Amino acid sequence: MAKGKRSYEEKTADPAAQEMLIRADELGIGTAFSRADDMVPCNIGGAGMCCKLCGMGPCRLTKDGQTGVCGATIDTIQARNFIRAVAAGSAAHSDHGRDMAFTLKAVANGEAEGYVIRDVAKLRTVASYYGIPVEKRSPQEIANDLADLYIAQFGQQRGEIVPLRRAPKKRQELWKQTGVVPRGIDREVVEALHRTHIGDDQDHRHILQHAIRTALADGWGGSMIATDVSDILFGTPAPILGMANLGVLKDDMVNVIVHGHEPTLSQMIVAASQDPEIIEYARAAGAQGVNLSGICCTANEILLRQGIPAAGNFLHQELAILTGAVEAMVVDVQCIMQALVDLSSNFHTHIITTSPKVRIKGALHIEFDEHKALTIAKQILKTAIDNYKNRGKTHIPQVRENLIPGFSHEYINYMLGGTYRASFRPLNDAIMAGRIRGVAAIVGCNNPRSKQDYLHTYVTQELLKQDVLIVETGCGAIAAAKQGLLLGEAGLDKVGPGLREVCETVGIPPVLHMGSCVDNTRILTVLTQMVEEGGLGDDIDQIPAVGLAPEWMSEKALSIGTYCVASGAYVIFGGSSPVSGMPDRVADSDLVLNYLSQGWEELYGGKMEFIADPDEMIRRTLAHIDAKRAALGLPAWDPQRFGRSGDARMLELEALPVAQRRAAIYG
Ligand code: SF4
Ligand code: MSK
Repeated sequence: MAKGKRSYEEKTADPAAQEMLIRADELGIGTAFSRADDMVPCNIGGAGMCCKLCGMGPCRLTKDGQTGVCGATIDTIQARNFIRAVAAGSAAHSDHGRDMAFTLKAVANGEAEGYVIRDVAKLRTVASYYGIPVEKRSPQEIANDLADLYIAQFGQQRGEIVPLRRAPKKRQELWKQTGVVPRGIDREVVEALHRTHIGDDQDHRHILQHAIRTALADGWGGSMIATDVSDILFGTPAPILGMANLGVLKDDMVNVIVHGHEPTLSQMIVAASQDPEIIEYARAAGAQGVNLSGICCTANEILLRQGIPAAGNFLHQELAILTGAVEAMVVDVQCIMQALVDLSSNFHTHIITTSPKVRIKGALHIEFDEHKALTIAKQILKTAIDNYKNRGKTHIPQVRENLIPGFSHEYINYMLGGTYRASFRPLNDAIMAGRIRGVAAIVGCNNPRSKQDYLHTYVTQELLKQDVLIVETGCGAIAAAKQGLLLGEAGLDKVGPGLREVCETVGIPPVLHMGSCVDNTRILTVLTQMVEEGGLGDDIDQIPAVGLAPEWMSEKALSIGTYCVASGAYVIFGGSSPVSGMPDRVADSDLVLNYLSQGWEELYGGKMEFIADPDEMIRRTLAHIDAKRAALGLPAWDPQRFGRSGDARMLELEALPVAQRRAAIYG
């Protein structure tokens, strides 16, 4: 029996993870899976009913009508807890965006060792959105202006942040009317903290209005800037062959895992790992070379652009070290468990922190500086190679799966129409005809309180059967990759007949991997372009689409969910609600929960719900998609109408004698 209360099969759907959890138990080592079993979650804090904002508390509201010492009611406390989480998530994404903008500035001025502007076309396109002149100017000049504009968005005090202009016109008007246009990215985060200080904003609706504004500063601000600059500097993703799961680690090579979120250092480590000097250094140490892989969203960044394998998603970070085959885990920011250092002391693995913002007690720190990135990347790799001789017994699960990631919105546009007529028309037409019933974005984290990857992949597979096209990012995308759902032809026998026709015709997988957490902005762009293409209404809230984060755990996920609601989407979170309250004990504790759903829907056309049961998630997703189809006057989804074209039809025809084939084709 596994350490902790659940069996291995109940903890994870991934066979590689099950194998490593058995090894952890054999070695007597705890992981997040066993700690989650041992740590009973606090039902008061979990329901958003605890306030510790001042020294008169903490106040735990567990009785009907009870208030805190200051008189704060349950709805005020829940709304304050919620907005503080959104502010932290928005800050994390946006600070990432800020660092990217500073890197762009350094590259434009020739001060960033080893970096170049890889996608000049995207640089010119993005600059044009903001009226930055592009004709007869060098990429460096354009990048300099764009970097200045983007850096200014963070400290701007008045007006509106510029990426907002890329939203549908009607949505921009709605944001103005409802007073949620972000003035500056940092300003909204600071104001969220100010409003929730003791004695400030005390109307849950007013607090949550600012949660919308703070989240918009993330999605249509910091995160969008991060995605833009990453593409400009490292290349806009296009489909590429990749591989996922712990089986990508190699016994005869120096294994280096990059983990976290920012692509600046990891991209340089990719370059350094292929440098003849480093390969020779590794050979001299007795290894065949350096084998680089990723965990979490840093994995997604280099998987999407260079096809560097992903060792796994969030809950794989400890399991990778348990293989005993990892010489160094190089971390930057976000989603890095403190447990890594203690765990690695059982093996030879170096945990190397690199961000000036993140230190972990006991970890090695080699600070990253974009001005000498290549030098630092080589130093990190040499540290890992020097550690190869200390490797003991290894246990690498032989589980890995191929995938095709890299579906940027630019590539989707191109793939649907080709170089000379790139457009979203074929996608809109397929939805309007009913071949594609609707679109679902399945994103977000792993959470050890639910069975790893199960909710992501179960919901994905069930929606595919219903002709729902899926786009994915973050750890959800890696979950689908590990289950073989991100391959061109592999999953098509499991998708609905209409969606299958479209995938076969265009040559795409039914699940499109669009990137990392900040790349959820690519989904906003796709939705905007679908609106602009016409036929699916004049704003995002009219599109038959739903966003799901079945295994969420981070504050960033709440920020993403909130900006998607503000953009008009129906967002479903799995697991527990941070504002659920305990209705049997506090009668008005559902005020905030209902406001995030009905209240926000009245204002923004999008809503947020927390649904633990995956079948209920699927039912509500399909009901929402069908309701949106009906509101647009589109035909009701009918799977019987399609499936008579595409590869299946070709195979049928090929099996016929020539005369009959001719008759079938020409009548
Ligand atoms: Fe208690 Fe009010 Fe202080 Fe919160 S702000 S801890 S509810 S007294
Ligand atoms: S890494 S925020 S666990 S998706 Fe972006 Fe994964 Fe969630 Fe971190």
